[in-house]
Amino acid sequence: MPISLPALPYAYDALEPAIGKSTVELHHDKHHAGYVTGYNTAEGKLKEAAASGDFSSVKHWTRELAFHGAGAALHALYWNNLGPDGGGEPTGALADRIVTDFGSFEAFKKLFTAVTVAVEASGWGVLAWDPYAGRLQVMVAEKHQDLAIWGATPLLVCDVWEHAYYLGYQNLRAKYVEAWWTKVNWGDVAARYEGV
Ligand code: MN3
Repeated sequence: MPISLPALPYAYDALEPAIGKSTVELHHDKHHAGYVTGYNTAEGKLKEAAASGDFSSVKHWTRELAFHGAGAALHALYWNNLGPDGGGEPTGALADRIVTDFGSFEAFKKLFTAVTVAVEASGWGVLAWDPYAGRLQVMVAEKHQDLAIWGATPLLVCDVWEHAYYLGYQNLRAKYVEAWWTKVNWGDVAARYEGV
């Protein structure tokens, strides 16, 4: 079944001044939409291969499926992780778990920021629940699909592809990440944690 582009859960200008209207509009309507289209194209090509028995291009299309599928999933998460009334710190079970696994919210925030700013080229900073270790992990996704732990559930993601910040921050990725924290919707992140 084809996937579709989820509607942005707020207006294009809802994340200003941290993330500008033009950035959000292009990011959602062009980039995120492109991953949805790319996933559907790859899925269709693999379906054709299965039907025809011509498997000569499946290496290419499975790579495309992973790239665009992971891109579509991470962008859907990214928009829901943010909101106009974001910022501050989490409360409840998520807050307790962060203290258990990282020592304090400040220590977690410093680690997540450092890891995210340090992503090589295009990728994401990720807070994930790792069911094997039974703890939260701060991780990186290079591109969209590389360096994941299978089965770990991403809870909070920060897109550091240049398209996520270049219009507003040019090369100053760290400034964007600092502003991004002010729009994190902790209610969304906590609900995801409670669902794992
Ligand atoms: Mn993006």
